[in-house]
Amino acid sequence: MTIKRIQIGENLFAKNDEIAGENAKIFVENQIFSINLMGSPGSGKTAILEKLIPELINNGISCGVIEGDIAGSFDGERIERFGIPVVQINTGGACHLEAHMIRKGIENLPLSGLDMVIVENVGNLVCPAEFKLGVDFNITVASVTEGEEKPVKYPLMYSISELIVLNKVDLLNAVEFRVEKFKEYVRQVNVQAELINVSGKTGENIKILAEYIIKKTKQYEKS
Ligand SMILES: Nc1nc2c(ncn2[C@@H]2O[C@H](COP(=O)(O)OP(=O)(O)O)[C@@H](O)[C@H]2O)c(=O)[nH]1
Ligand SMILES: [Mg+2]
Repeated sequence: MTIKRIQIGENLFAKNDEIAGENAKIFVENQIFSINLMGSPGSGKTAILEKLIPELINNGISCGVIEGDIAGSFDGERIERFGIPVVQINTGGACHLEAHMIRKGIENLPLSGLDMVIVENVGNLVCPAEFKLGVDFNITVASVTEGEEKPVKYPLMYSISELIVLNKVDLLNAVEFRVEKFKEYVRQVNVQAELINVSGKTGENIKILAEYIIKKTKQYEKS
């Protein structure tokens, strides 16, 4: 499968919320559960997707991916190997995806055959949280190499996330990161988000993450 690459130049900031609303409608019309995967560069968003996608496929979930990066198609190429539809968006400098970019992505995906669309946002702990995209479910990927206090330093992203995935737990012995302390900091900004600890390297708890996401997809389909 070849990757479609889209270069974004135009700034449509003022219309963002309106377009996000239209995106949400498109997802509803097509019965697609949509996910916005956020987190800092290198937290392991793509690594988690690489482990998660086979689990989704094995469970009969057809998934498309919109990859957001400032430049390049590294991540699109990593995901394309799984034989699922991928659109690589290049923001051309913007540190986040905006709703009109998601629209372009949606227009280039075979929506009628999909149960789920996962958006991997541009790696950044600030800006992606400020722009509505029209997706159903926000996930923040944190990693143990970033430091346990990040939820309180970057509260917006953590506060708008329904699920917080703590990645790179295979490195816990190498870094000074207290998982319990991290949870306490998460709870200071978000009392209800689900927390799942994983390793995108060893695959630890990826099945639990997949089960949780599949459960959410099925709940969405019923609603
Ligand atoms: N040890 C370890 N390394 C990881 C893990 N997840 C990702 N990485 C590494 O972290 C780096 C960034 O991962 P990537 O998936 O590109 O992060 P992204 O920028 O958030 O998409 C790569 O070198 C990965 O191999 C993990 O769970 N454990
Ligand atoms: Mg990535």
